[in-house]
Amino acid sequence: MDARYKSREIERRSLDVDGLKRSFLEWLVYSVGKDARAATRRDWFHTVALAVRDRLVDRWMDTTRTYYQQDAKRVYYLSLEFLIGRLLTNSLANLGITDQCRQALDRIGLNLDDVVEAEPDAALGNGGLGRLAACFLDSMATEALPGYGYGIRYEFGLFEQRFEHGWQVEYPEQWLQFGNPWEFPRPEVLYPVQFYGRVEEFRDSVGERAYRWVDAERVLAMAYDTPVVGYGGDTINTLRLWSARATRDFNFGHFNDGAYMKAVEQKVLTENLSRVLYPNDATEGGKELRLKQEYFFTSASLQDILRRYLQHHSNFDSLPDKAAIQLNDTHPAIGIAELMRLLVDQHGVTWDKAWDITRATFSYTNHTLLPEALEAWPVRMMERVLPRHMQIIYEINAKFLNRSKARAAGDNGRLSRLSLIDERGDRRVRMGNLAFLGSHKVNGVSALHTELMKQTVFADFHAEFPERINNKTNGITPRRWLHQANQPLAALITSRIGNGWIKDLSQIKALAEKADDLVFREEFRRAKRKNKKRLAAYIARQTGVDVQVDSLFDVQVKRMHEYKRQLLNILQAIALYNEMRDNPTVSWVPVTKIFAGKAAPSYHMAKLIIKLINDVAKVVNHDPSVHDNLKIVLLPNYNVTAAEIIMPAADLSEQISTAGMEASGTGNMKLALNGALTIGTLDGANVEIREHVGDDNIFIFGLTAEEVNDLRASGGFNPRDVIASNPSLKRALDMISTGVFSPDDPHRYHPILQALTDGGDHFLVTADFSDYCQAQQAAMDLYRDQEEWTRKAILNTANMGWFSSDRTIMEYATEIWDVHPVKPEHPAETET
Ligand code: Z16
Repeated sequence: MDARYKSREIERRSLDVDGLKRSFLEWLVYSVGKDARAATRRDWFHTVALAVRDRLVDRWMDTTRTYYQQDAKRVYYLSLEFLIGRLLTNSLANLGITDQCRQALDRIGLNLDDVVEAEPDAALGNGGLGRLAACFLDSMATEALPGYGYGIRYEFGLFEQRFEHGWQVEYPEQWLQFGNPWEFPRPEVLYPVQFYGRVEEFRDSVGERAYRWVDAERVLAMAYDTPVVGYGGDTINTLRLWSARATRDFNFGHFNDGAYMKAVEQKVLTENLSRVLYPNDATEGGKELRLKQEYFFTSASLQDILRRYLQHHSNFDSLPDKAAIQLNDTHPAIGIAELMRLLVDQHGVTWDKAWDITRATFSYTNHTLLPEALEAWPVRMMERVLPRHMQIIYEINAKFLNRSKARAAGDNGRLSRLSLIDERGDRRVRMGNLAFLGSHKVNGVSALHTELMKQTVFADFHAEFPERINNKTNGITPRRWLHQANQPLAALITSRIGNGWIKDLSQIKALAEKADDLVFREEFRRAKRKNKKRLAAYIARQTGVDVQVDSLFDVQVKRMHEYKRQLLNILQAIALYNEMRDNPTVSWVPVTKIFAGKAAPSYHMAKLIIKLINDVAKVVNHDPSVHDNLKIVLLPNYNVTAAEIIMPAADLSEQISTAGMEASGTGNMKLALNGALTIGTLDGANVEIREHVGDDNIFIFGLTAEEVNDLRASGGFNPRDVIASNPSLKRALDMISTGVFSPDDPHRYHPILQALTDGGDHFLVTADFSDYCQAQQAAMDLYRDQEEWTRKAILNTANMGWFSSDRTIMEYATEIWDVHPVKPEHPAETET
């Protein structure tokens, strides 16, 4: 072997500073194709990423090989969204080579932090659901669970948000523009996926009735693999994302003149399938392309799962012992009909056996109770796009309704609610019902949400299958959200309790006894202040607004949604603004209100709320009479990268949804873990956060889910009365309606005012306003006492251990999947 080539082979694996440095210089020249003088920051990012990637490939293959050799039971997490963010910091930290890499770059005259900044943020998700999937990948790899993520390699991730004259404007997010060093294209891993066509009935070899799907259009799904590095770098799992390719007919077909251009056009149209992520969080557009995306990635994933299974097995009897498939919401629920089709039509399994196998293999997570988010595809569309699946769904439905207890009791109302088909109006397939029926376990994402599932959307199914619903309260990965994002606090924690918390967050509990330690408090405050300085600089760069580092950083970062009630927050800000102007001699606690979040492009009310926040911010921030005691900022383009700067710097965490409407929330967990105190309603996981951090260390306000329910049931709420009896609320609303914040267009906010009054205030903003203001006052009062505040902040961090996604994922593993850790076997290092 050529001596030079051989030395490169060694360096690919070397983890010391010298080896890394030599490796960087090699990669820059021979793979990026630049010399050090000409290299841009982006070139260096690609160089470093490729060199780091080298250092995980061996262990990645060891992991995959071990799963194969042991024929381990795998879990497949099917998700239309994976909100990954950047990977460089994550890979370095999980491999444990951050310091070596920093020093190696130092020696070349480069700064690691600058290189990190050149990486695009992989935003293949909308919000909580997508980020949860990414946290779960991290936890599965860290816990050595044989877990695969399956999804779509969208060419365009979630749009880039900018503000123009205070309005949200969307731009395409072109994360792949300069190539993606983390992914491995697998042009040989290719599966056909069909659409449209019709179903033909025929007699099989033994004379039984059988069906085939013919005259369909065909698309190919091509795999791209991204390694998922667990903490410590021992287990490296795989995220497999599918990209649409036109069939090979295109490459090998010969076309005469006109037909050639038509064929190229057709190829482009076909490949649009994986072009763009739908930008809706918890609402469904009902678009045909979306249904096709769902089926496309689900079918490809199932074909891949069956291929892997058949490497060791010759029939499907033990599929449920070797594969657990988790449906992340109903988006991949068509997989239930698809697995039935593959087993019955393609592999000749009998219906009843196929159904038992399917149910034992699938499980389903529900993420919302909002009716507008529950998928229901028009039967007519489903018949056209997936004709065989529609038949299979009818068959499942007929067999189920025939056997159900409701039929026995002659209860037709219940029977029609249990049906997979909503027969009211244009007929639709209820994907939630399909997912429920085709799964052995169905879970909610917080204790409250799971209870409400039993009482509302799935009440009838719960009566029919009382063992099926279970709770798995969400979690977050402490690696990204504390170890990597908050290095000042992470270092402080490690200095006191060691670094065991990174892999076992329950250990962080040991900090609780430091809450009374004045020295520790001082250092805790210093870490928070450092993070606040970093955020203040980011705010100045992004918005031009200067904020006081020592003000109370009051943070609400999440998708813009009426139920999340950003409106409640901005109304309280207006009321506080008025109080400050009325009482200029009072010594106010300086407050910085920080908002960030995207609105779905077609969600007009959410976009109007964005404009309102920007309009209020402009007036408040330029008013000298508040003496800089109040600043309001709305940061543009909230994403994972921005969250990593914001979460560590927050003092107060706004979790103020209308009770019963936020399934769990996960930003609430990130903020509390980073030492923010929560101001929140008893909604989603806030309920459990209160139980863990203690009632004295959280500001709870507002109606409970039960009270909300009763209030709506009694119909006894007139927002106008509430407004009339609360002068500060009335004044704030009057200012909005008279154009104080929109002199150029005084009627701009009419739709908001309308919704809060004649509209009946569906989200109970006015009903909770006064209680919310009191809780805000309590927070400001406490903030004056920095020692007490810090004590409570420390207790928040110390008591959040249970909210690690490692805990969540181990609950899924033992109670739903029955999968177990598998330690990768590393062959002896080859002698060189
Ligand atoms: C989503 O992000 C969520 C629910 C949903 O139906 C669709 C999307 Cl894209 C969110 C919930 O709103 C949130 O409460 C929860 O924490 C998160 O999913 C993860 O479970």
